[in-house]
Amino acid sequence: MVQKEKVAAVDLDEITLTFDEVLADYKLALESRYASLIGRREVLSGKAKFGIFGDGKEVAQIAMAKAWQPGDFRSGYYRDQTLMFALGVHTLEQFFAQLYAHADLEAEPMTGGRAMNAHFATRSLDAQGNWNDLTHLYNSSSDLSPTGAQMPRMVGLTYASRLFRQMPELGQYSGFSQNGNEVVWGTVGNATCAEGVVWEAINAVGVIGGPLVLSIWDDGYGISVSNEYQLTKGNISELLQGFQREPGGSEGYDIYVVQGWDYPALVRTYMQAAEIAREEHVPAIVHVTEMTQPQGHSTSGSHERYKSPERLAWEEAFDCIKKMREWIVEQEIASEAELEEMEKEARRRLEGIRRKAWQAYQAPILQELQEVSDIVDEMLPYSQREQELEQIKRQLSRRQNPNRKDVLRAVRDILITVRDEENPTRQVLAEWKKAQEAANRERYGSHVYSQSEWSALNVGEVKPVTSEESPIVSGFEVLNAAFDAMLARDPRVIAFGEDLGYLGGVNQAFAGLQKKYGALRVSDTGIREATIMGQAIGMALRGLRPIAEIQYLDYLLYALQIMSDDLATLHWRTRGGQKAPVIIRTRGHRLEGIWHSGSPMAGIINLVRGIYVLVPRDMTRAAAFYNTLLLSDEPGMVVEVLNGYRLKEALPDNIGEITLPLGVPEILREGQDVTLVTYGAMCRICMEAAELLAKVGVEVEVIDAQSLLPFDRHGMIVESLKKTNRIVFADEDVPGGTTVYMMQKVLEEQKGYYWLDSEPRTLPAAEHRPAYGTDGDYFSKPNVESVFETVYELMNEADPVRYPMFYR
Ligand SMILES: Cc1ncc(C[n+]2csc(CCOP(=O)(O)OP(=O)(O)O)c2C)c(N)n1
Repeated sequence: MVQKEKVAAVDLDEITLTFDEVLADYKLALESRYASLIGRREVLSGKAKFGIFGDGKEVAQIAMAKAWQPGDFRSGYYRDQTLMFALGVHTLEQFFAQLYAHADLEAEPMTGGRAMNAHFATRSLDAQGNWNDLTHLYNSSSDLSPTGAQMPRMVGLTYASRLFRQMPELGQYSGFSQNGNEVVWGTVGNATCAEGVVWEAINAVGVIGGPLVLSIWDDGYGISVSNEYQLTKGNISELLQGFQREPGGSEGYDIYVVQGWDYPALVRTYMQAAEIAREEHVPAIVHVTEMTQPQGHSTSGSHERYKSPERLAWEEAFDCIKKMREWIVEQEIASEAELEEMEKEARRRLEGIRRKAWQAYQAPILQELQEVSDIVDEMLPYSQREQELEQIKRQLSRRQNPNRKDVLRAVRDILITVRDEENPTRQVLAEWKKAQEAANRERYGSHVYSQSEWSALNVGEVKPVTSEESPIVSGFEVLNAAFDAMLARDPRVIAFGEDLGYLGGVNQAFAGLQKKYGALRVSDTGIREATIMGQAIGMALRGLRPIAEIQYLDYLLYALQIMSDDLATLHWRTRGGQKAPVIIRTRGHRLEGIWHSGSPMAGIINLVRGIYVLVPRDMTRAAAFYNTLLLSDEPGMVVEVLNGYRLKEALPDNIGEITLPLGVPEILREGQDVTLVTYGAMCRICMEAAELLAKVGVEVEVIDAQSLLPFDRHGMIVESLKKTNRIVFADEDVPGGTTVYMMQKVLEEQKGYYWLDSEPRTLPAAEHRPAYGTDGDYFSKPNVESVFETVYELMNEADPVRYPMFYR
């Protein structure tokens, strides 16, 4: 009997699966299903906060896994647990560890307990932040909860395969690609296909090509809302027909439709799609229909509330595991009795795994609880409040499923209880608390920025070298020379954006560089800011060094969601497991017009912690920041000053080498009366105002912050304030925006409040957008006159005799 099973196989048109293979697949599907069932139970019994599971999607994912090869990449969403198990990249133990939020990379290597359950990610980096060899791994970019957010980076992951295949000079980076053979496996839910970003990404890959196999898991609903309310005609593959490539053509997608319970058809489909994608770089869309969701959308509700009895009955009948089981029996691969035995065994195994994962999660917390309890025991003989302490201890030890929060709250209560006692153990407990706080900061807060030796904060300054002979050129030419040097130095530097390739950018900073380096190095993109950002993220995840241009700062908002949700959180949410050193290039600050002069910096800096935000006042400094970022392994954005492209600057002899350290302001003009902090285009305006103020006897110290994230790392501004005792923060953002951010940094973090002799002032733009034209701009934004008056008023208030009011 055993002998017969070993050699027996089923033939699926050119694909042969042994019976053992089929049964192993079935076993895996069962285990994944039990993981979902037990997972839901764990949430409902209070051991975990929330659960979202991949039940109903198992068989398709097992079929997909068969077509994977090492080096391939996934960009998917929370339904893909079975794929991860089938690839062997995440274990069932890790799945439960994540459900419990086990904040330890050993137990939960995907996110170190930071992301919700079913948010998968593999580790591209070692503990020091070095790249692992990605070509030997099954890779998964790190999942996000906003539906559709996995789509933009799919574009870049896919494009990277194309670049690695078509650019021989990238062959040396063999740890990232084997000739661009890597297929990118995208997954997305049917209802999410109502989102714009899905269409933008599908279109972008259709234009730039590459080996994407995008699966749409179609279970008919998006939570409670059915396809007819999501999609025109209610059918996504019908809608996508326009993307279908002509027979034998090279443009467009191969589109497959296959039922989610049809194991042999799924295996055939994925094998075929992957082979074509891998070999020909033709992308594919696999619309997997008739999927089910046996437990409903998530633990937040029950699907009986919105699915009809007929639909529920259909879901039961067409459950993919049930259908696979029927097929196995029909093919005589195994008997009912054998399958029943497998099912029992799988359930037993899963319960065991769950128990182990729970115990592993609880063990360190119980240990900490014990430590506190022991310290309290030592405290008791010295305390007059023995009973109160016993009570706190008792309550803590009785807690079911204790968290660290419970332990630390008890510690706080104990410290309050013994606060006025001469108790020698109080200090022991305070020290314990301090150590735990440090550990928890690391546990939950590390890796917002790089902790590797390539942290951008480690890059020092290389000053520009200029001489009498240095040519005086327009700002855009300085940048042009800088980008030329970057492209010449490193083939991984790839620049793209709207009008960037053929035209060389709307301000000509890339003029001639496409011709020099080719259309793969410097390229045009469609008008698709979200996927320009995603293109950069995906490429950077695969070791490239993208410079992604967003044409104007005002249009960054289309990309801001992905920048905020994906790029900014990536390193942190994988606890140092992945990085994407993307460089974002854009321009803003001062032109005329509502959507061509904006400076929504506070909106940006408060949404992208994890990305550096640099606001150089001229193009030499912009070039230096680009060089700094390229020497690092971190993402950063440089906002070039819109009206600086035609201003003249001396072209440094060493333009390719100059660097500026991040978070170091520059004093543009010394003065002892008022410190005036600004950045970007406002620097010139403030300098002009300072000249005027000098005429009336006020000496202003003008400081260019240069870098908003990070901001003045060494406290240079407070040093100025110690001298002047008065401070104004000026910029073009809205009231309460970045001026207030800077004020908080200086007055609170740097303790500047201590040195103030006058009220601190902010001088922002108006709260409306800048109106069009010279006057619109003048009356919407700070200008030389308003800077003058703001500063002068401070002086007038301080010494009205010496600085009398003369204009009001
Ligand atoms: C941008 C965004 N909007 C709303 C949600 C809330 N939400 C989570 S899952 C979901 C439904 C997604 O349905 P579908 O794409 O079909 O995937 P499924 O969960 O059915 O696999 C919604 C609305 C979200 N996570 N992100």
